[in-house]
Amino acid sequence: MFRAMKIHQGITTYLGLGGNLGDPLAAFCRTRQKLSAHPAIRDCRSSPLYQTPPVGGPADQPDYLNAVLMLKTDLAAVELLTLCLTLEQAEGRERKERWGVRTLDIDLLLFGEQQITESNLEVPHPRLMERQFVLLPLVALNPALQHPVSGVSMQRQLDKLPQVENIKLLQLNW
Ligand code: A4P
Ligand code: MG
Repeated sequence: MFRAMKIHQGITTYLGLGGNLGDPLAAFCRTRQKLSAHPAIRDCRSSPLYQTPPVGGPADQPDYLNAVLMLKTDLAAVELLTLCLTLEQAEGRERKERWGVRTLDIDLLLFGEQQITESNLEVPHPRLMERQFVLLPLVALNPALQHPVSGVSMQRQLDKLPQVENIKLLQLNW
């Protein structure tokens, strides 16, 4: 007799990583390591690594490194956000001015198909579709991705945005 077997696969989640202070690549690597070792997280995969000109914030800040991690998790979105804030703290993140320099920023870009509008968490990330530094690594990980609310293809959206010069693909693997 068959017994229904429930295989829990977790929710596929995309995290945006950004940093332009200290050694962001080292911070990205440590963060990926910690996420991969978490008991409620698995199948962590990394996008290529990009160097990108700053969007917003003070004019004289250095270029950013940006990448995206795709992972599966059994955590609730708000638990994952709390974990991300802890990981930012571990990299010495200080908040002084909006969009100012940072050692590590972790944004919850997508959490399965979920739409979340809480005071401390908005998912899909509200500025996701305006930003090459997010869409490029997202589409590199999953070219078929669609925005869960609007249904717009991320690849199409990326093609529509005005070209930003000086975005550099630094490394395919890191
Ligand atoms: N919060 C709400 N929704 C989310 C979410 N989906 N993911 C809340 C993460 N956090 C979310 O975040 C402030 C609060 O947002 C959190 O405590 C959380 O409760 P923060 O990290 O302190 O602030 P932030 O990241 O500076 O602000 P914001 O408005 O989220 O910034 P953005 O839009 O993420 O932009 N240019 C380049 N080239 N590369 C970058 O990575 N990043 C930014 C930051 C600006 N320009 C950039 C880059
Ligand atoms: Mg942030």
